[in-house]
Amino acid sequence: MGLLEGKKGVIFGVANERSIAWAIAQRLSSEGMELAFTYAGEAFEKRVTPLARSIGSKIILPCDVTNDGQIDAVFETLKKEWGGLDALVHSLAFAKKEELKGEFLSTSREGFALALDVSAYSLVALVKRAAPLMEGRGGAVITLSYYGSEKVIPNYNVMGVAKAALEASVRYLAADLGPKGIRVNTISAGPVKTLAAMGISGFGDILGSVEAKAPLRRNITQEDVAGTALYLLSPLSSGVTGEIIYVDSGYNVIGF
Ligand code: NAD
Ligand code: IMJ
Repeated sequence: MGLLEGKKGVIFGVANERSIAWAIAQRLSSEGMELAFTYAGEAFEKRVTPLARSIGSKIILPCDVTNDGQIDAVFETLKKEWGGLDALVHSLAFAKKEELKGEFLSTSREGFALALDVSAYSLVALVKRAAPLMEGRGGAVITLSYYGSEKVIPNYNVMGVAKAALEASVRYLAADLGPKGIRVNTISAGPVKTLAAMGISGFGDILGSVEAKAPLRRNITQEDVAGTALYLLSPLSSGVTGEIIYVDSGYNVIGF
């Protein structure tokens, strides 16, 4: 019997078969969890639908996280179909392309607000609606972050500031929801080639630096992240909340 038999989870952030969220979904499904998926805009519907169907998912809904109406509709559907929720995976981020090059100093007010809205506030918006469905069933939430929240990484710029806000939000949400038995944690993943890494200048150098310097001397895979996601969303991590778990081949512990 799987670790998550009879449990229900919702996944935000699958764009294609390379998405970190898709590896997490497959791992959760393999342990028996029933999953619902959301996609950001019509362009992604035809990519997400076959993936979701391939693991038996029946609930596939649009959700641009800047749209409160769409967020409300997702949780209304989950309430109607399932009556409750055990897991939420937040695996999404967005900043305008022009903000992810050159100096952080040139970040626009609008670009800053958009990056923080999509990449950090969205976690609060989703968890606010998920919490009432999770109460009394030991729910768990995870989000995805990156080391650029703590140290300056070339071109990460406003996304680094958004990830710092995301990680702090995880601690505050963990404190608010701990008394209700709901846990909230972050996975800080190493660089991995997904849609979100496409066209980022210097990305190859970053991958090379991990291979050369990280204790494990290799880059991580989506499956490495999925294993930790399973741990954080299962009773194996019942005493863990508000944490950042690094899935980065140990890169972050090296000083020089
Ligand atoms: P991805 O492109 O597959 O996933 C990003 C997702 O964000 C997509 O599914 C996209 O549809 C979604 N998204 C963007 N704007 C949205 C909006 N307004 N509403 C709803 N969804 C929206 O790439 P990924 O690498 O799997 O990224 C998933 C998460 O992992 C992100 O939070 C990213 O910051 C984080 N992360 C990625 C890496 C990496 O190197 N790829 C490393 C560490 C952390
Ligand atoms: C992204 C930009 C710059 C440097 C980067 C990254 N490094 C890594 C990433 C070193 C690992 C990937 N990452 C961790 C992200 O969180 C990416 C977020 C992202 C990517 C894009 C690309 C396309 C676009 N907007 C984006 N918004 C957020 O238009």
